[in-house]
Amino acid sequence: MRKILLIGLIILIAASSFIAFSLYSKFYYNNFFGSQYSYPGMMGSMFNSQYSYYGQNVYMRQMIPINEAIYLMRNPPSYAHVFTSNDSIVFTSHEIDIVVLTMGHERAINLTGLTPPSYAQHDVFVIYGLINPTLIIPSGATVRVTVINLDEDMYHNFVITPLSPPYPYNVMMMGGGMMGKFITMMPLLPPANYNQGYAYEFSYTFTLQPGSYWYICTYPGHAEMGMYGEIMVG
Ligand SMILES: [Cu+2]
Repeated sequence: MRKILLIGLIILIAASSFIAFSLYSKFYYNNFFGSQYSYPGMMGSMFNSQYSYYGQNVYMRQMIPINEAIYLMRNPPSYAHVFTSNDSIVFTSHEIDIVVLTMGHERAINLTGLTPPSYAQHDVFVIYGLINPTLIIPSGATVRVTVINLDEDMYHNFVITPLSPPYPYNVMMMGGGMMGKFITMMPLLPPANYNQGYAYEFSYTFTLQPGSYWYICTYPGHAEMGMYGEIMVG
């Protein structure tokens, strides 16, 4: 009897480690190999498609004119109430579109006319005219985020985590285990092509439970240098 229990236990451990390894591999594939989609030969099959990515509903992965991206940033929807005074945006809708631009410090200052928060020492997010704003979202709202990389020489993404700053150099390795660290995931977007006037864009939807979250860029060093902002859901 004791022998059967022991065999059962061994099988259970083997099965659970297999499952854990599968999840771990999937995670790594998505984050490190998923960012290599930008090779020109893959564009035909990978762009403009709707598919599931890391359990999210991904709308599209395509290129957008840089002018159009800036237009979207400067024209927030009516339910997005932008407060420059405390660097926050209050969203009053249950169907929310958020356009997120990523870029270097100087470009953000030039585009917004604002000074980045003191903690933001390097690359930043620009959302509806603000730099790394606090996003205030009603609970249960469906949010579609469209991330557009306007940086001319750097990769960026927009990922949501319950973990608060400060962040280590390699955020992918922070906090020990893999589970529960990231609520959303997306590939790193390649730099924009300013000669042709196009930037890379990636969209996905998410819904958050009430609480406090942070959006960060997972490129090594970026969150550490202040490429993050807060999301409050209530
Ligand atoms: Cu970045």
